[in-house]
Amino acid sequence: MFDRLSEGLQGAIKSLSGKGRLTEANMREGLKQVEQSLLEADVSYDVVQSFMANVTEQALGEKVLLSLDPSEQVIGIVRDELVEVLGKEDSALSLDHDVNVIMLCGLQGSGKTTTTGKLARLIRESGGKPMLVAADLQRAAAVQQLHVLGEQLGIPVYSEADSTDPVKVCQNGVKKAKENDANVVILDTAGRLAIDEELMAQLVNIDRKVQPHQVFLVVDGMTGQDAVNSAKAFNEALELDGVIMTKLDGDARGGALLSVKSVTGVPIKFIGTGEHLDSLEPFRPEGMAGRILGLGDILGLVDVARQVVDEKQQAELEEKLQKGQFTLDDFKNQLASMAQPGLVKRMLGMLGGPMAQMNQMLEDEETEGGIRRTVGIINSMTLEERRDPTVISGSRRNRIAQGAGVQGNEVTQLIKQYEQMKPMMEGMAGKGMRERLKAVRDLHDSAMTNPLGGVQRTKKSTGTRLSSKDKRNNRKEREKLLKQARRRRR
Ligand SMILES: Nc1nc2c(ncn2[C@@H]2O[C@H](COP(=O)(O)OP(=O)(O)O)[C@@H](O)[C@H]2O)c(=O)[nH]1
Ligand SMILES: [Mg+2]
Repeated sequence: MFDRLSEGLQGAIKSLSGKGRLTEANMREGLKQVEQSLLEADVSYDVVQSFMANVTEQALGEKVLLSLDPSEQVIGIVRDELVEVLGKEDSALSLDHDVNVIMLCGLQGSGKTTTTGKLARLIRESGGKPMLVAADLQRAAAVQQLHVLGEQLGIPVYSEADSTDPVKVCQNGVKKAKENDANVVILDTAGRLAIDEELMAQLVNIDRKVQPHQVFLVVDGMTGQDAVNSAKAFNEALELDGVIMTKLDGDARGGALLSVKSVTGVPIKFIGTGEHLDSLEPFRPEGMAGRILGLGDILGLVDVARQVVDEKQQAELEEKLQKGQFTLDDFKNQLASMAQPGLVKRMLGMLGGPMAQMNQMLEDEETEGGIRRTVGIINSMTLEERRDPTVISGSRRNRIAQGAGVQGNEVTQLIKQYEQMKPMMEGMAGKGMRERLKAVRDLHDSAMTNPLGGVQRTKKSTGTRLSSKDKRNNRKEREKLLKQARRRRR
């Protein structure tokens, strides 16, 4: 669905990634591509203009989440604006009358009759009792087409042979609803090839005399701005309650879908995604925006970052990293923020690839326990020690170990680990959360799986010193792990 548009938007966003800090100049360049993609998708010009104004204002504004890459942030902003343009989710049918009358109208071939069947099916699935009325007396085969659908679905269809008055057919049909034990009546009305006065007059007449509770316009999503124009005209004549956009499974470019709400103010209620009777979906703007951007993993990351990450803390950390002041306390905060139940798992899952494999490890109780242990050790240090662990002498080390309930060498190893990490973290000033998370995680992992550098593994005393061969092997192993960790980070 909307492949070209998706490709265009993704390309625009890709051009922004890997740029480190975004400047106004390169941001504008990327946003220009976003604009181009929207125009190529046949989104209405005015909609594109206001879309771009809003996105640009936010992207260049001060609302920058330090925890995200700038390009990731732009994706978030573009997504939000797509949702805004698509409108609020609004697919409730509010069937609260004894007999609810829904009128479908639209141009010929837009998919009214098919949608009548699809909608009836959805209504029945959610417990309603639908009935169909064949009010298209324009085309000879139209009545028959609806009967075929009704039979397929096992849903009653009301029609009148030889009638020439659609208003009468609709009125009689609604009267028959109770007899048919139905509480929803769907009127399948006639269409013309283009909007004409006679068609509108007929529909207005039905609207006035039958007084449907809801009037939906069925539009063909493949017709681009024509769909939007017909929606405008129908809305002026009929006060539409909603739009059902069909044929989005084909090579619709997306322009109609992205324009219709903004141009007409009428919400999209359902979308048709195939010829089959089960291909009607309630319209979900958020899901659709994600589908169009096709960057589910990054969008998930953006959402988590917005929810969970303490922006203030991130800003402070950023400043410290830039000044080369990454302390044990900061290390602890990073670890502690990752120890929130489920957080790391969610993030790693979304990042995919090798990071996702770590999910497994996180299920291991030991890992979270490990983080808690590390945090416990740092908590047992004085402020001075946390800022500058070189002051930690043998006796201080024992005091800390006792306070945290760990062995003295675990304290030493933690400090070593921190010292390895400090330059790496500081080297990441300005980088996104993704890289930073990876680095913390990798270091913690390599420490854990490494018998010499491990914080979690207490070295068991065997009573003998390691042979020099063992030591060499251990060192090799450690270097290998560190190299792997670094490679993963790249
Ligand atoms: N691919 C696709 N075809 C559709 C969809 N909705 C309707 N159609 C097709 O569009 C054509 C016209 O549909 P119809 O319901 O007869 O339109 P009407 O003249 O407005 O009643 C038929 O061939 C339908 O199968 C859809 O969502 N996707
Ligand atoms: Mg029809």
